[in-house]
Amino acid sequence: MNNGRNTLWYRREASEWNEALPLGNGRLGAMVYGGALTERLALNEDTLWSGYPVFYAQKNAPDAFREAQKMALRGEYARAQKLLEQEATGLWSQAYLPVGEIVLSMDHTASVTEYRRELSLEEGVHRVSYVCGGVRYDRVCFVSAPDQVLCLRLTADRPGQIGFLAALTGALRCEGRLESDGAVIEGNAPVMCWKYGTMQRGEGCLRYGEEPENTGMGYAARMLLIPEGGRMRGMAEGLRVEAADAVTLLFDCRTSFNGWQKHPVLEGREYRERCREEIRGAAQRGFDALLARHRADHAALYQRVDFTLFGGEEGLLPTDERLTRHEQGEADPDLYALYFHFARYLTIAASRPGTQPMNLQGIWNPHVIPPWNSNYTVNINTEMNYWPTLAVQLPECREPLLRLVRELRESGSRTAREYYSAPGFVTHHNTDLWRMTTPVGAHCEGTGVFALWPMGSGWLSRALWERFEATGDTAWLREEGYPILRDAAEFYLSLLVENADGEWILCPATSPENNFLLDGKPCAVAESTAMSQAIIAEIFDFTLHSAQLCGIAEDEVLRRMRAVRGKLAMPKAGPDGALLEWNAPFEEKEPQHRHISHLYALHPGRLITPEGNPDEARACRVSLERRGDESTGWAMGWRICQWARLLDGDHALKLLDRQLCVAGKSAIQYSGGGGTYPNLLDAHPPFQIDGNFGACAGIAEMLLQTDGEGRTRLLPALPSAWRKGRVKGLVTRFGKILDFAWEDGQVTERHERDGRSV
Ligand code: FUC
Repeated sequence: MNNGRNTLWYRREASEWNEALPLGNGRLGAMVYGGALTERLALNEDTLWSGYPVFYAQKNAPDAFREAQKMALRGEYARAQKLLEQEATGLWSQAYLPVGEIVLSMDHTASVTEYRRELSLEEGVHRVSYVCGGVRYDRVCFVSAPDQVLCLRLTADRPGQIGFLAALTGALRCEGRLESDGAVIEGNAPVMCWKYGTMQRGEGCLRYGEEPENTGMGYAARMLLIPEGGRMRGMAEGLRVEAADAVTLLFDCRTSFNGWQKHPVLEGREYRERCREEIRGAAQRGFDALLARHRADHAALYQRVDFTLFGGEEGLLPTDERLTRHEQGEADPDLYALYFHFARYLTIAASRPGTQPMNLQGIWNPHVIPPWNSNYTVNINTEMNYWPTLAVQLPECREPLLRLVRELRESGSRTAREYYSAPGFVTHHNTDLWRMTTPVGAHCEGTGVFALWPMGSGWLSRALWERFEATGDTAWLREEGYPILRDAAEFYLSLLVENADGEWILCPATSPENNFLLDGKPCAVAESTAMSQAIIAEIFDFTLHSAQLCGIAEDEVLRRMRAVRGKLAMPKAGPDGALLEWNAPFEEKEPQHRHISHLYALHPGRLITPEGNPDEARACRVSLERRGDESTGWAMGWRICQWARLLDGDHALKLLDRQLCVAGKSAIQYSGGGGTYPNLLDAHPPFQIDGNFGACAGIAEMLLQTDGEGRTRLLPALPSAWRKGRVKGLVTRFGKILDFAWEDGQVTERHERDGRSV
């Protein structure tokens, strides 16, 4: 089973969270530390969020927008920004919260030898093995999608050797109790509260409600122990197992979440019985059947793709040692493949039909006050989480993303109406479990640089068109895709104005999350931005094209969209040869800024291609060079994709190498410090999962692209160092599945088949 591209393994147990290994079934998440004397599992459930549905109304917002538009057209950018921050920003998003931990304190205390822990990406199984006091102990752990439980089994090679104290503790305020064979915690999540004028990570914002209406999510978590042989008894600290031959531990958590519009207490769903029943059902099945069902389910998704880079032996070394050696410049081509496969694994573990989409931490967050609330940040991060999914043949894992867009269409139509007096729907840069769509910022100065960005709906809706392209499913497009694309487009259409050159622009606009200097002071609001224009141009294209494909009768909205599309201001080069980020060549506050928002048209957009628009593509290259390679985790992932689209595989690899550097422990860093933790998870820093997916998508783009004419292009950005390799199951933009191999830059084998139509 063990090979270098499908297994993470270590000779040491995890000493902290960034060394622990992730398991999940899309809903339940666990980080496994694998300690010989103390096992620790950090636990999550994907609907355990703070708060309940709210709408942050701002009655002056539509007037402020029109006023700010006039100001921006007159070049009064700072005034426009101030007005909008004051009159058109709401409060912050709610947060994704941890359930708690299971800790097993072993009875054996002798020194440990032959220790090994591993995560098999092929099986979705974590294993620990060691010898202690002459006994070999083994553990197997997985989180099952078919049976909806976490399962941990402890065995030893001699009877009667397993003894430990097991405790289930909650991370939030909750009540715990022991039952004869397990432990239960129950509670209600807090609500994150702020006042206008307070910044997001301000103090004292967690509040546990008193009355049902201000109380948050109800949840119940259960741990069941099934010893074979030996004894079990409850103690004040937990459940003690003594002298057992083997033990199976089951865990589940359920919440009262009943949909984004429903109050989780007043209209909550039953969760205590559901949790008990799921555990009971799994216990009846028994360990062997649980494992077999889990492995079959996981393999059906994981085995669709393979990717091998030949020429290294390092697979036999532990993963953390490989990372260190790689950083020191030792060639380990298989490490790239491992990193690629790990992202596929993470998608399978964190995003399944019916679950929540992956948030900033996927489904793995241990913090009660998490970085950026562990929310959905949709000015890059949530989209990036799903960049590789189609290319690596996991279309069903995108269902949560497509559902998110559907739900945002509903919640965002109110924001379009109440903040802009506009039709259609809008999402700003953050959303959460409650599908918040209003801008954050809480009236604070300077927040406009991220808050004043009504482009989330446009970018997210791109996922619909991508699904259509990959499947060619016109019936789906007519029923599901087109109405949402059209609503996203109509919102922008209603707001566009003409600039002094007679081009149509969204005004005012920002470019996430960069400021320019205006009289020496940072300013975010401009007349227009390259990113907004590119998003709008594409959404118009998708809508118009869909209408045509679906035989939708021409109407006033479509007619106007078509007329305006031809006159939209489009991204272009500035005087210094770089792509203009804003309407004018302002001086950037931070030329090496992590975001490369203005290059949206190159990637993920497809408006700029090297063959179709060589001038703009050259300008993108200049911009990328000026931004530099050193950045945060996700920002390097995005750069990999951009360099691949510019067909520069060596530069893409340079960034991938940089991203694979070991990240130290550090607080939030905004301009550098990105890399990879020993568990291969991405460091923003801190841990943020998007970089894993950005890099994986970048690798896919290096190996396979569709050119501007719609032709499949193999190895478009192959780094010269990747001399020999083999790929199985990569999917083109138009849904063809390809297997191919190469040597010294030449394709030696190629097979193509039609894709699946999920
Ligand atoms: C945006 C980014 C940050 C971080 C945060 C979650 O604000 O600019 O780098 O990724 O989202």
